[in-house]
Amino acid sequence: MVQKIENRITLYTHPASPYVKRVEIALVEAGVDFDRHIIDLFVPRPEWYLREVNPVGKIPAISYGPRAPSNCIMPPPNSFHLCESLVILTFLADLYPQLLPATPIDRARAQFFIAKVEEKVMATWYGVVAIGDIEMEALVNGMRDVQDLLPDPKEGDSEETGYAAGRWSIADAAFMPLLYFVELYMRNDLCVHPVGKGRDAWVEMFEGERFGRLQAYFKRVKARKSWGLMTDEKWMLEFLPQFMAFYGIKRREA
Ligand SMILES: N[C@@H](CCC(=O)N[C@@H](CS)C(=O)NCC(=O)O)C(=O)O
Repeated sequence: MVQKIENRITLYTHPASPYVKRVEIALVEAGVDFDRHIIDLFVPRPEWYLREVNPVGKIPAISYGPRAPSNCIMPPPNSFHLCESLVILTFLADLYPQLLPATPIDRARAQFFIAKVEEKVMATWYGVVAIGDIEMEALVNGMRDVQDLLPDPKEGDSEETGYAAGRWSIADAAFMPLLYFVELYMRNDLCVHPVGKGRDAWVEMFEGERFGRLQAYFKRVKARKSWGLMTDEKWMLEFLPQFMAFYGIKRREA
């Protein structure tokens, strides 16, 4: 009898990447046992990573194939490799259908939500914290647009309701890391805009009345076990100045 070989996932990861967290959260929510391989973002990617896994050199990426021998860091030959966080989420939802809502309409809502998170929050967040070509108001308005797609919290919301597209799904996996990073960066006033701008945005988004629905959602996702994957804040606060210095990111004068 031929023995069936189970494919295993290796995630190429780094603790400070919101893109990676999306994939990590989905894997944990699906109950998958997987391997992690940390990529050092401050040195050139290893040659095998560019050749075998992701020629663009970015993370996240996954290898999907037979288990690598314990003394080997390279993925086994014939592994399948995939990059781009949202593409990986779709692949994982194909492998583990519990990561998608049950009905076609809710699955479409999940995809629409993901598209809006990317357009309204991911694009503006990076501009605010790293490039400086986006005004803070664009991030706050983008968060409000995404909030408008969230359900109104109801007394007695269950596991089957109250998330971005009904029950918890990859739509939430796409948004949760951004919520974590935006909250952390703005509360600590970490952005390229003049001192105080980030903190003001935090007060508006995480304490202001206009953002009640977002705050309720934040509380709800923070209670999930997978929120425990978010990187320790102390570690982040030590890492971020090194990251900013490495990429030459400087704060703007008032
Ligand atoms: N669109 C990509 C973006 C991935 C990305 O920009 N990853 C960053 C880490 S947060 C990276 O790998 N940076 C290293 C580099 O560009 O060399 C995705 O969704 O996966």
